Amino acid sequence: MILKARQHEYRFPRPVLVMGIVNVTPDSFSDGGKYFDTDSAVAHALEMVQQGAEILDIGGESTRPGAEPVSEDEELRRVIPVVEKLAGSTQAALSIDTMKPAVARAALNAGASIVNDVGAGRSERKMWEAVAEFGAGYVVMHTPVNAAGMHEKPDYNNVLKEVGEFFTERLITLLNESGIASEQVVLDPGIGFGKKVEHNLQLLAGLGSFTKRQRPVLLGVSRKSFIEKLTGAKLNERLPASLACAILAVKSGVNIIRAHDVAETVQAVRMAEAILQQSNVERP
Ligand code: 9MG
Repeated sequence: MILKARQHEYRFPRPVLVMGIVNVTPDSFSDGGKYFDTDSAVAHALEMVQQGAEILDIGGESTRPGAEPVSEDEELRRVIPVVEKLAGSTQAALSIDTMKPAVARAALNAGASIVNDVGAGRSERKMWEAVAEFGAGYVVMHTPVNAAGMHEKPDYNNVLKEVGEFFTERLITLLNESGIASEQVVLDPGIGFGKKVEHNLQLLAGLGSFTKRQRPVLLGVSRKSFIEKLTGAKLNERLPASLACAILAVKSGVNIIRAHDVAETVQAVRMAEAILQQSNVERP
């Protein structure tokens, strides 16, 4: 299985890719405001590369519940200088976390290679046109409703089945209608987006049903609020649970883990991979 994202090509199986989160926002749910200016965001991103991040996911609009929508101009003002500076200073692949086609296109022009679209192109086909034109990687993340309502919590008869059907439908539409090659596509079940705690747990337990689809699977669980609902852990106490999810995801064959705590995540997934490599050893 290959993932092509402009100049980057990843052949799987290979060690899990850790995608470091770069929030250029004053209000992200986790590290809002800390890296809001260009220089701090770039410095933080480069530190994550030192810690083992092979992809950096740069976002200028928070997707946390209740976050203020950001205008296109403001989002461009936040993220494009960061993408430009990073493109000139790291070999890591740059991913742009946006639902706006114009922001995606400007970021691709500035050197990004992946579009992380939590709206999965629902609003406008222009997103897909930009991805196809640049040969960029494209993260198709599941949200059950339109982007504006992504934190409503609908009921599912079978969340694994419905997310699987969403991927099938998106893959067919993308491949047939937009000129995006299957090798550019990454699937993401969208943990925490329009899901209750039990749906998140069912998806995490059933990740293997997505990893057998011959497309890389990305998982984002880092510090998410369902962890607090389940364990009571406040925002800055959620690393152990985030790592538990990451390790189980590695066991299920997930290929990319999106994380705030890159050093810890890299260490945990490398250890999990080393143990899994021994699983063929004959047992007495
Ligand atoms: C932007 N963002 C927040 N959470 C995410 C997740 O789980 N996956 C992806 N692809 N993006 C996310």
